[in-house]
Amino acid sequence: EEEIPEDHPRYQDLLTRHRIEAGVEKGITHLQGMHAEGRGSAFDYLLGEETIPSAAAAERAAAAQLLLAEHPVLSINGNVAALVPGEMVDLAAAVDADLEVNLFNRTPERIDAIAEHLVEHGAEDVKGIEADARIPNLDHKRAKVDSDGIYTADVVVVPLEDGDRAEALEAMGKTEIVIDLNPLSRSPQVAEIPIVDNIIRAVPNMTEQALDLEDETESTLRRIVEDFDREQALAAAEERIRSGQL
Ligand code: PTJ
Repeated sequence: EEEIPEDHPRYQDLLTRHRIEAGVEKGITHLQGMHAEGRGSAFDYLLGEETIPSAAAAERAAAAQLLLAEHPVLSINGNVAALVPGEMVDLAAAVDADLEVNLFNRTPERIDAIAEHLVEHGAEDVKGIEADARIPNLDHKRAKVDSDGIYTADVVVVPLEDGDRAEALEAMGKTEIVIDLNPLSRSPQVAEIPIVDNIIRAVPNMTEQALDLEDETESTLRRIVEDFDREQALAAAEERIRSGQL
């Protein structure tokens, strides 16, 4: 990471790409994670590589929703672990959520490497290793979750999620917060709170908002969640991408 000069105009994008490569080398990130990163990077370029106002509103609503939750869980895959391990640990602490490793391309080696990586970044407990429950109506490997984690969670943060799993979690009645740079992707389309922003900006913003909101009353938090308009947020992101005005 020290090789990239900080004044490079695309510093963050290069840093992100480098983290994904390092993640692949460390056995954390799947090779497909590099393609996912390439897609995300293209959308981020079109968004102007900044948190647009509708995404900032989504991040505040997400923080409120997480503070209201009985049992919130943050889902971690190979890209998330490579890009924002410490930031996910900080968010979990700010909203009292569990961290659960949940992989599209599940292998025991990668589960262990990711859990260890999160512990190196300050996590105390990582779920998803036991995987003693199944998400209904999803193929075997992708359905594996912990019975005291995602299976019984009321609110789940699913960043860079596969559309089938996002739909299956929705069918289970979970309140989903999805972070995805592509507003047309199925996962943000099914989420109660779609956050169209780069995960490297979204997660620290959510933590900052959670710390700002932590002393608010339940009714204030509920109002913030209710005032968030998911259709409008998705439309605003799509409009920004199509406008080409950077
Ligand atoms: O680690 P695994 O095995 O669970 O696999 C994880 C990946 C991401 C490889 C897997 O879930 C996958 O293939 O996902 P997709 O279908 O490529 O979807 C990833 C979505 O995340 C795409 O819509 C990208 O635009 C988006 N994305 C990529 N990088 C970022 C992002 N969104 C926010 N921030 C990013 N940095």
